[in-house]
Amino acid sequence: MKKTWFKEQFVYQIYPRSFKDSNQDGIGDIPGIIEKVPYLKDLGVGIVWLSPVYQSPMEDFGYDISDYRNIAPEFGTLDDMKRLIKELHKAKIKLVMDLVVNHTSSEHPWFQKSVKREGKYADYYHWEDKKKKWGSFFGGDAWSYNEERGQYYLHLFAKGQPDLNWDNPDVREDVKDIMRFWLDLGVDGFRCDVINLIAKDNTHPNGHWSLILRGKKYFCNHPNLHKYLHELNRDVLSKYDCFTVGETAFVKPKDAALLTHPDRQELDMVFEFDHMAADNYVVKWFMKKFKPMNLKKPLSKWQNQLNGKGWNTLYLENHDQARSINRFGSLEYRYESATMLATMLYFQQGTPFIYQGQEIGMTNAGFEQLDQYQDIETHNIYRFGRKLGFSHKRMMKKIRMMSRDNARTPMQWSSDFNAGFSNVDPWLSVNPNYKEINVVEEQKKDQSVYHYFKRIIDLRNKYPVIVYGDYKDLDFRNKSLYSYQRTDKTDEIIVVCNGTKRDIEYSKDYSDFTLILSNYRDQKENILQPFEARVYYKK
Ligand code: ISL
Ligand code: CA
Repeated sequence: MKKTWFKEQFVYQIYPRSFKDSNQDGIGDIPGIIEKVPYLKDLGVGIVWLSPVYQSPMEDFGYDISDYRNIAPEFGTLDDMKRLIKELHKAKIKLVMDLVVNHTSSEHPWFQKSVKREGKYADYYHWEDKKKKWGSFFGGDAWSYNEERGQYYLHLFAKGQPDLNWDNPDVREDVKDIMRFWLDLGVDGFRCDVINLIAKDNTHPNGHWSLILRGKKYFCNHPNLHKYLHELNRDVLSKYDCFTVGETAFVKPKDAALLTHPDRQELDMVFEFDHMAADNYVVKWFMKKFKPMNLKKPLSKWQNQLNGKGWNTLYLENHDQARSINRFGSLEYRYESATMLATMLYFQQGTPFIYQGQEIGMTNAGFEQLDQYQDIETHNIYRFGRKLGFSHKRMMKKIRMMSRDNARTPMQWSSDFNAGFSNVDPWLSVNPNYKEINVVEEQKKDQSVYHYFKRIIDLRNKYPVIVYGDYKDLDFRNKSLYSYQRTDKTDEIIVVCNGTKRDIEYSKDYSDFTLILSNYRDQKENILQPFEARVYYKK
């Protein structure tokens, strides 16, 4: 695999609304991020991915864009953005923007004109006389009626997020211009939102009945996807030193190889979702009990099947997922399980991603009342679930565990008022545990999630075998343990993780290796302690 900077650096995802409020209106903003550049520098990350800050009615908190070339006033100005790019670059940190071009906001002028069938815009979206049978990612129907045009339009997400018609070459030219605009401002790449949905079967056949995503085969991984991505690469991306990561739900390793093999010039890496189903039946609202094997199997599958054929990402959290300690670890063993999960994940092959707060072991807020949640998906799913006959109690349980707002509570900087995020009440309440879990506290302790993350970042920078080496499972059938080996021509790394809260027997002898990392100060003979993780190294 070709060596490049975007394979070697840690990416840190910022959800701007919840990172740092600089002007005391309760909403995080760009000047707030600028204040925290030294924090990012000190942590050791090389790239920042910024969730959308563009002009937007904020129905889906920025994933519904009404102007791609301007910044939402609550986040700041275009000048703030230029300053952020400059400050990050001074700190040797690259910046990746979120590119949300499967859909726009219904308030975008393109949609407004399309509704009026104005000139070339008439055909910018998907329109049909009859309502088509496709399901929305947020529950319910994906086709809604527009009174003014007298037709149905497609929205795979909220009603306020109409899908663009990528078969229209003018749409593609407009997207390319937006990309050039940001790359010319100095941005270093894009995280491409739901990119494997952009190409559709434009005859819009009705989908067979299904509880989840009816009609999926007509809008997910359509063959034209590769054509359109290659076109963006050829005309825009290849002309800059930048990278792209595609968000791609429902892809298999062989799809990912098509999307990310360098020779094909489409994307540089993808976010796959298989391991996000470790505690559910593909759709997160259909929950099942988590078992360590449910994480090991998909992670190992991707390591084995993509090596040498494409490039993957390593993530457990983002702004759409509940916190990983709650899902795959244990609140009783917060430090141990957070650090074990990090060890399990970040010594694999792929570009590593940290979601804000993950590096200090933040946990779910688990709000009890529906009106404490702000997320449109949460409210849509609640309504949809009740319509399907689920009780209020049952729906609230799902929401407490899986709502996206679990990951969107304000970043916990200190034990000060509102966790040091803002002096006023924030747009979404702070997690009440901020007095114990916050950056200041984590930096003070000598054994903390924060210091452990820093250590992993240093190790990945030091040993290329962690980035590029081959992967091999060890002891794959063991249900409690996740162990693997990484090798290149000169070096060898062994990772051993106890995925449970019990002591487990373990008698492998790695005495000819050096123990370069562990989340326990003392190792016991023939035993792995709860959530114990070890990394061995040999030249
Ligand atoms: O959040 C999800 C599951 O609860 C996913 O289905 C999610 O909607 C999907 O991964 C797409 O996510 C992206 O596009 C959405 C936006 O709401 C998400 O925040 C974004 O990450 C629409 O733009
Ligand atoms: Ca603010």
